Amino acid sequence: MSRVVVLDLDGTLINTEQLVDEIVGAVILDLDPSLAPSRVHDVLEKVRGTRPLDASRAVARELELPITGEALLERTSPLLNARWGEVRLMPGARRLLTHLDAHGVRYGLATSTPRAYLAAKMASHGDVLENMSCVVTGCAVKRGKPDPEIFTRAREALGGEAEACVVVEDTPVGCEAARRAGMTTVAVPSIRDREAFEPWSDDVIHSLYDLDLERYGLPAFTDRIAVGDGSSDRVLPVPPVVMRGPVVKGFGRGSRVLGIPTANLDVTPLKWEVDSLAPGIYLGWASVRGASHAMVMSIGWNPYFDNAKKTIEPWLLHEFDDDFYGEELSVVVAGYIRPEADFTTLDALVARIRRDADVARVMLTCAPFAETRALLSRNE
Ligand code: ADP
Ligand code: RBF
Ligand code: MG
Repeated sequence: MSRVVVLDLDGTLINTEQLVDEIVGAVILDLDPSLAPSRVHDVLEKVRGTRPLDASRAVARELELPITGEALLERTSPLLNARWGEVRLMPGARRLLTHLDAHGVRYGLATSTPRAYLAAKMASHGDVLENMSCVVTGCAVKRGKPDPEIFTRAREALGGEAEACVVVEDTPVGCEAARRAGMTTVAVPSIRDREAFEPWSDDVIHSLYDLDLERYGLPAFTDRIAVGDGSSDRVLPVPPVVMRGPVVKGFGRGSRVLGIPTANLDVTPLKWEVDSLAPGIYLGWASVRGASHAMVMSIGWNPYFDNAKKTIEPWLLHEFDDDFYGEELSVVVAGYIRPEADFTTLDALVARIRRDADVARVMLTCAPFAETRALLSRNE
């Protein structure tokens, strides 16, 4: 059976969710300033993955807005259309598409986005659409996701059986639609409630970096590099990302007592850099006080502590005599080690982080990770 892949667009291949939340959220709060922003956010998360008009109607109803869904959409869509040019590919999206192309795997799009928005949304990434064997939009179906119709249409266009289709989706409604169409469904959640995906998904992964295509009968990625120390650990080279800034105070949980001090960087001015990487644990190099050192870092919410705000936490694999808060730190992120994990004990978390450091020490001596150190040289 030759497998085909059906992809969702927003939140799966392109990063539109923050922009939508920001713009639509502002319009809603303008209409009803008495609403709690957190409630607006929750309602917007619930309708993610549905067609814009379906979403607007549901939001207007649920939040009892003083206007109809149609009128809400009339206000938000010009604001969004003016901003789609900012939209970027999700981390790992380019790698996935290039891999499918190289192996001749056919793939198509099943997106709730109306046809009329597609060109503007994909203006900077036109080649992505060109290589799709089919593009089914929300306009082509009577009922949008969570109805299975859109996936059934994509299957008809691609040819073959539902069992041969592997769907990648970021929302619960999208996964529901794909599952009801009888397809293998892989969730890459763009919302934090991972449990909402479980009834509808074969697997719930953390990001496209963790997609294990072989599990679904597709050709495996071959770009992860084995640590080769008897473990089965592998590191994924990523396009190197440089981040610079003064070291800021973290949560002060006494990581130093654990022997794992992390020199946090402020996420706000580094939003662009942070969005180019999936949340997870990385290796690379860090430079402070004129010298560079091997480094492991976590980018994300630290599930063990369930932080509300994303953090960037580099642990420099070097002994310092004193703190360097406020001093300029540069890091280059070069390889993805693993997703952020939750642990039942603090000891297990610490053991895992120490293992990450061992992985980094080994891998940073060889290509392609060793040479990324040069990207920091301007600072030394
Ligand atoms: P915080 O919660 O404020 O980040 P930590 O316990 O994580 O506190 O300690 C971090 C601080 O420790 C860093 O900001 C830095 O000044 C200092 N530090 C000392 N050695 C290191 C190291 N090897 N890697 C990272 N930070 C270090
Ligand atoms: N926190 C988590 O909750 N889960 C993780 O998997 C995790 N991995 C980490 C890996 C590295 C290399 C580093 C430096 C930190 C990691 N953390 C993780 C963050 C850790 O919880 C944080 O530094 C705390 O503040 C430690 O007290
Ligand atoms: Mg810290």
